[in-house]
Amino acid sequence: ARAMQAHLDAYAAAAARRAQEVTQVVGAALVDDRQRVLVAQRGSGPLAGLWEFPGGKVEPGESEVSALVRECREELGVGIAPEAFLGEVPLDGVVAGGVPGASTLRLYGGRIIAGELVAHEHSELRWLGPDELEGLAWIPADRPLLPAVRDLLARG
Ligand code: DCM
Repeated sequence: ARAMQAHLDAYAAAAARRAQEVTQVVGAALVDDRQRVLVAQRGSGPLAGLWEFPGGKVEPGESEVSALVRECREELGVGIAPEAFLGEVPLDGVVAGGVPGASTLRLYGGRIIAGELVAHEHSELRWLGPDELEGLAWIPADRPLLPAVRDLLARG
C-alpha cells in the first residue's frame, strides 16, 4: 500500500508540473455577417490598453474549445460557436511560469450565437473591418495572427 501511495504521489506531482508547464491560451476571432471581427482592449494588468482577441487560459482537463466558450461567456456575456482553427503563436513564457516556448496562443474563428455583448473584463469592445486591424496597439502575441483573421473575413 505504501509503494502504491508513493507511486500515486509521484504521478500527481508529475501531472501538476506538466499542468504548470503547458498552460495553453485560446483566443476567439468572432466575426459578424458584415465582414467585421470583434477586438477587445485589456482593462487591467501589465497589458492594459493593448488590444487582443478575447480568450484566456485553458484549465486543466478542459478542451480548448470548451475554454473558448467559457472565456467568451465570462468576458463578453455571449454564447459562441467556435469554427475554424486559424493558427497559433508561441507566448513569451510568462504565461507558462517562465518556461520559454512551453505555451502558445491558439486562435479560432467563431460566431456569436446567443446573448448581448457586455465588456465584463475589457475596457472597450469594437467591431472592426479587415483594413482597421493593423493600426491597433496589439498584444505582441496576437499581431502575427492578423493575416489569418483578414483571410477569414475575406472568405465571409
Ligand atoms: N493572451 C494573449 N492573447 C490573447 C489572450 C490572452 O496573449 N488573445 C495572454 C495574456 C495573458 C494570458 O494570455 O498573459 C492569459 O490571459 P487572461 O489574462 O486573459 O486570462
